[in-house]
Amino acid sequence: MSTLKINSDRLWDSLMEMAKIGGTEKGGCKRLALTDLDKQGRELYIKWAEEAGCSVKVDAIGNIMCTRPGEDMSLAPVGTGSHLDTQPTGGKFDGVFGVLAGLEVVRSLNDQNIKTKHPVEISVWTNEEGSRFAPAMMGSGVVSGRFGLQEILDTTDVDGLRLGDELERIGFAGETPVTGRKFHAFFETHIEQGPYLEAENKQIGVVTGGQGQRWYNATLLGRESHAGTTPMHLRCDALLASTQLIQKVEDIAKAHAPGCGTVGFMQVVPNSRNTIPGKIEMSIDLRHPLDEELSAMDKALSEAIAEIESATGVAIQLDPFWYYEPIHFDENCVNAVRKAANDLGYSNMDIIAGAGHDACYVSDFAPTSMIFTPCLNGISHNEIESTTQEECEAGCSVLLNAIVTMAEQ
Ligand code: HGY
Ligand code: MN
Ligand code: MN
Ligand code: MN
Repeated sequence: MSTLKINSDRLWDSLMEMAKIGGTEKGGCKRLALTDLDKQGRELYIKWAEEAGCSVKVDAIGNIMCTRPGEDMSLAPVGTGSHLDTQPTGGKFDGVFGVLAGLEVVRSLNDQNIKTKHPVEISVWTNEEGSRFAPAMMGSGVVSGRFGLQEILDTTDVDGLRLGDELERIGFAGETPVTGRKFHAFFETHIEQGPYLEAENKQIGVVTGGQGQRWYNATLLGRESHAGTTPMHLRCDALLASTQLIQKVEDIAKAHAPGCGTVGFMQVVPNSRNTIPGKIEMSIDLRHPLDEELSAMDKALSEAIAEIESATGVAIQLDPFWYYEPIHFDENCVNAVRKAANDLGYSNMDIIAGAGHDACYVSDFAPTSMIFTPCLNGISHNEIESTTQEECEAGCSVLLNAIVTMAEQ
């Protein structure tokens, strides 16, 4: 039974220090992937990791690997980590908690002079959020082989800036190959970003898997014309058609509970108050814990689009550009998380991740699980995202003990 402790004040101080980089007035964080603020956060993290005795490497997609040596360096490391990039109106904890919990594990192992058989390696994965450059989870996706390196380097943001150029610009186009990464086991610590742990009054979520998701771009083509001279019955209004599509996304998700459907991004062309919109670019994000349900939602979406086209005369082009099936984590790793939570006396429950996480892609090539902690009112991807030092301490303590257990096996 392992009940090692972490230094909770040090973890909290590191979280608050990192939160100053890209800190917003409302108390959140805006550190979009591969911006100067992301660079600053990465550099601070590397400084702390080197001070904690880690060797640091950067791979060709900008993933950072911080390795604490083990007694047998020929063994695959026990891994942990998450991401430093945030949403535009992100919080202080999404992703950051996971990378700083990993650092606190290394610092605590150092304090207690604990030598692990396997090395311990913290990963800071590039562009987990998929907000500036889509899709999400790019760094872990390239390493797991879900995405090709070149296709990801060639993605562009809304301003046409190329990811590969941004990586060079901030100095994180690394030498280490993206292929061949191995982990003996991998654990990601993360706030739940949903309401269930708080509702059930549990301190730890033992994450057994993650729901699947499908991302689409939809382009709606109507006809620009004058707001004052075009009679209502002669219009071909792309924005009006998009309202019907948004409603259908909502209806489809509710018809396939507990699925989720979201339209979060929209560009209106020409976006002029006295011209009827001729073109809409919008995102659609569908998610479900069951793959057959996710497929049924996908089918319902195509049927809804055909109905809207014939009712409005607006042409709708749907581009499904990202999909992954529901993920099931490794039983041994899930048990290690549950055992650590029980040994430490933390109340816990099994849970499926509603959000996408790098651990979902790491599970393609390594035994993986996640550790969730509650966040206030389940709110995330919002500057008011909040959790407590005690909740972070619980999650990080479970991580430390799960890692030590696996690092000795
Ligand atoms: O979209 C997600 O679930 C994650 O926050 N990237
Ligand atoms: Mn995250
Ligand atoms: Mn997120
Ligand atoms: Mn995520």
